Amino acid sequence: MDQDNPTPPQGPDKGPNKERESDTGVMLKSRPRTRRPSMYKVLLLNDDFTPMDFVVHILEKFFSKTRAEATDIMLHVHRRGVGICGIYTYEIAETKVTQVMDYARAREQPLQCTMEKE
Ligand code: TYC
Repeated sequence: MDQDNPTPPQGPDKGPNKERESDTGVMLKSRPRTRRPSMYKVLLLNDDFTPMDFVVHILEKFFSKTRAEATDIMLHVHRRGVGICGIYTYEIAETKVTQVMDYARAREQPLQCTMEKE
């Protein structure tokens, strides 16, 4: 993947981050650097009350899992106590957590969803 390559191709005479002067005399970076965003795991926590079908439904609705994928994740959480629903940038992860928590609370389920930096 090109994300693994820290130095994308350069113009012939421009070394890494060499400055150059525009027509207006403004100094410009020839290769503005970009950084990959930190990624966050969205986690579901087990409890003894939330029905298994409800958790499968959550995974289908908010995490676009197939029925089979959702069932595997739900059973993993049920057996191990915690499991990963997906990995996203900060704002997407935060939105997923809020959507799940709001949806569960509105239906009086104690299901807990959190996020953690990868
Ligand atoms: N442990 C629950 C039950 O036996 C099912 C469950 C699975 C609950 C995953 C929450 O995140 C969860 N009904």
